[in-house]
Amino acid sequence: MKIDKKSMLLYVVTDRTWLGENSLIEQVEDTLKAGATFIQLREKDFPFEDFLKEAKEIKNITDRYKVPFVINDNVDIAMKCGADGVHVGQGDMNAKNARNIIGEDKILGVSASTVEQAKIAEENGADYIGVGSAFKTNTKSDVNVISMDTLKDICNSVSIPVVAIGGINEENIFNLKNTDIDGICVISAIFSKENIYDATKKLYDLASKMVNYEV
Ligand code: TZP
Ligand code: MG
Repeated sequence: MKIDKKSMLLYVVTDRTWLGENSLIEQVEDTLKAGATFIQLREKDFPFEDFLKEAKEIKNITDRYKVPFVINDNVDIAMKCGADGVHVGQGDMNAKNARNIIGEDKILGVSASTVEQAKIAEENGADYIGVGSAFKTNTKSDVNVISMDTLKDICNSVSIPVVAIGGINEENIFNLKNTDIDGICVISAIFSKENIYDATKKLYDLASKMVNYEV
């Protein structure tokens, strides 16, 4: 499936670490109201049935907002909940296998941190690449920070959209300006905030000014 690079503008990945009074479902809807352009459900150590129920609920909401919805890492959940696709990391299911299972019509996102990984992901059928870590992050432990030059090289070496991830926030977003990325992917810059709607809206406005295309 070919995806519009504009859907990468503000790519939101869920995280229940900072869950407060509102449910994750309500938080996701807040991000959609504020302009999130893509949603990835990322659950670690969550029971299968709970994960599937949550995924189906989020799929209903993302459909209402006409925003693509993918599942991190779990092809089975992705297919069972009717998600738009799946996102796999380098240590997860091989991209080619994932593509074979989900078929041509679903979205396949792949993480990469080098030009070689990005090119292979594209060859294996990725529809977009998530590249990081762009900056230092406390959200994921096993990541290396890549240079802005590498990020730019990756953007120039593939023809599919590229979204940057890792430690991106309203203070550092403009450091990404000349890299040719199609958007930003964030977790803590949204979900660690008291007001998720406001945090999303601010990032949406900044991302619109940072990318090199008309939003
Ligand atoms: N992959 C690379 S960095 C990262 C992931 C999932 C964490 C991103 O989270 P944050 O809070 O936006 O740094
Ligand atoms: Mg993964």
